[in-house]
Amino acid sequence: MEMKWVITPMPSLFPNDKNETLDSDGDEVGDNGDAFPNDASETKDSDGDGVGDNTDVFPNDKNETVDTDGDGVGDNSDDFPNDAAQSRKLDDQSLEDSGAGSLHYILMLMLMTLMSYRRKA
Ligand SMILES: [Ca+2]
Ligand SMILES: [Ca+2]
Ligand SMILES: [Ca+2]
Ligand SMILES: [Ca+2]
Repeated sequence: MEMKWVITPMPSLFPNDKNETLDSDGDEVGDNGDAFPNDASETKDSDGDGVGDNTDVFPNDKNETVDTDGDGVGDNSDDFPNDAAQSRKLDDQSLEDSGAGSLHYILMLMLMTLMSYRRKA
């Protein structure tokens, strides 16, 4: 009896796409086009921040991925990430750090003093 080896090539999962043969996570997006080949819940990362579009609350902003309080301001730029009513501090920290904040404060005080003098006169 003659032994005959028949080598059948692995059937491609993507017979109509020559760029794809495997889909490791089975989400129907081939490994080559899948930004997360081992995560069935993610296939794309539009902003390239490493968080898939489905999980990324800001899929087009690479600086933000979550908004804990849901006020539309991402946690990284939200001064109050757990308070939906506030997202920005009233004082600008960068101004204060450079000393311009205190100068601004002194000017305001002078202006107010001037105004109160005018009222008395
Ligand atoms: Ca896939
Ligand atoms: Ca992303
Ligand atoms: Ca993002
Ligand atoms: Ca927020």
